[in-house]
Amino acid sequence: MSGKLIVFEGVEGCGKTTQMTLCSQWLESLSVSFVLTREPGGTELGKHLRRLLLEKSENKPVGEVTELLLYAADRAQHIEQELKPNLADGKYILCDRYTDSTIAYQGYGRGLNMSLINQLNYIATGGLESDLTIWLDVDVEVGLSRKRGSEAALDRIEQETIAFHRRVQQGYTELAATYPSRIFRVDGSLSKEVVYENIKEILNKRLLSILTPDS
Ligand code: Z5A
Repeated sequence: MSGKLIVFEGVEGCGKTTQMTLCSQWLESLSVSFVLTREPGGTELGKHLRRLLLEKSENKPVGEVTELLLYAADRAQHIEQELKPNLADGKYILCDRYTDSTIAYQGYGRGLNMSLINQLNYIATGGLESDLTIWLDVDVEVGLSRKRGSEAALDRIEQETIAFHRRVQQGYTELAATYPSRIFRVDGSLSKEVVYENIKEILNKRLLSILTPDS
C-alpha cells in the first residue's frame, strides 16, 4: 500500500473537524490526492451504525460490550471498503478517529478489558495502523464548552460525566507516551490558525517532505 493513513484524535470539541477541513484544503493546493473519512460512519453501513451508537435513547440504552462490538463492526467495514482501496490507490487518507478512540473511550472511559479491545482492534483492522496520528490535546472542559456553545445537541457519549471524559483524556495521554513515533500531540487550546500551522509542520516533516521539498 503506497498511500498514507493520517488520523485525528482527541476528546469532544478538540477541533478535529475544523483541522481536517483546513488540512484537506492544504493537500488540495499541493495537488495531493486525498480522501476525508471518519469512524464511526465512513461507509453506508457505518452511517447506520453511527446513528445507532450516538443517538440518545433513554428507553433503550446501548450496552457497553454491544457498543464496543458496533465500533469494531464499523471499523471492519471501513477498512475493507474505504481504507484499503484508497491506500492501494496511493491516496492520503484523513480519518476522524480510529483504533485509539476505542482504547480511550471504551478502554479508559468505560473500563472494558484492554486485551479484548486490542484483539477486536486487530480483528477489525488486520493490523493496519495509522502512519501518523495527530492528537489534539485540549482540556475536557474546554472541548465540552465548545460543543455546548455550538448549535448542535449533545449526543449520547457527549452527555457522559466529566469523570468519564477525564478518563478518556488520560487514555490519550498514556497512548501518546507509549507510541511517540506514531502519535503527535498538538496543543488544541491555541487558536485555530496556530493549531493548523503546528499540524502542517508535523505533516510536512513526517510525510509530505518527499512530495513538497520546498513547502
Ligand atoms: N467513539 C468511541 O467511543 N469509540 C470509537 O472507537 C470511536 C468513536 C471511533 C463520535 O465521534 C463519538 O464516537 C465520540 C467518541 C465515540 N464521542 N462522542 N460524542 P465524533 O468525532 O464524530 O464526535 P466528537 O468527538 O464529538 O467530535 P466533533 O463534535 O466532530 O468535534 P471536533 O471535530 O473535535 O471539533 P470541531 O467540530 O472542529 O470543533 C468544535 C467547536 O469548537 C466548533 O464550534 C469550532 O468552531 C470550535 N473550535 C475548533 N477549534 C477551535 C480552536 N482552536 N479554538 C476555539 N474554538 C475552536
